[in-house]
Amino acid sequence: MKNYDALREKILLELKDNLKPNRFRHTLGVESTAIALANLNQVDPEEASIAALLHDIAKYFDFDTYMFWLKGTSILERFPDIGSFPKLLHAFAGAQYAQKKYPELNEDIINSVRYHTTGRAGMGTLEKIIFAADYIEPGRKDFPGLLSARERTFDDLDQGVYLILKQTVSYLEQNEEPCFLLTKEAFNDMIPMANPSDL
Ligand code: DGI
Ligand code: FE
Ligand code: FE
Repeated sequence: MKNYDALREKILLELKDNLKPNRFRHTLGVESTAIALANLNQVDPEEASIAALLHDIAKYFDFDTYMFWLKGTSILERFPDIGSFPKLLHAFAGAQYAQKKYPELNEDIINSVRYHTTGRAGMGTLEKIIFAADYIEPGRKDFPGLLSARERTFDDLDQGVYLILKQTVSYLEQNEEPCFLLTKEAFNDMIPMANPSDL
């Protein structure tokens, strides 16, 4: 990647201004995890690093700012009620923000930010890496399923992504939170890649 070191430093400065200390630490944990997964899966580790650093860039934008960034996007066109899924907005808005702020970034990096919370059907390898790294990074407070998801993902990225989606869908069910259509589509898409013992 051209000017990777300078770009990384610039993004780190922006993160320090925009993220709370815990969120900054989480982001660095996602970065190191994503770099490791990139090396295991023939993906450019510099692209994984930049996508990971940017994935939660919009975490603390307010609702109106989310809606500003979503104006005119195909996400808003397909899901006019997206505003009723507040936890998902930082991903979709963050992608638009990152694209505008860092126009040199390629579509894979932007899509990795865009789909890091929900996933989607037909994710590319970098998208899978950021989706999984966000869930399994070493700083995540322990919760049921974290260790098995971590093991699976390092053993086989597709099997890990499947298991994370399965656990996310059942977590949402237990908490009576609606599962977003993109998440369901991602889950169905990954079923053929599952480790048989996780089905
Ligand atoms: O931003 P992070 O905290 O690092 O993690 P994230 O971007 O994966 O966001 C996680 C939150 O999003 C978590 O509270 C679960 C929620 N979430 C993920 N998929 C869905 C969802 N919430 C709903 N309602 N529907 C989903 O499909
Ligand atoms: Fe996030
Ligand atoms: Fe995150």
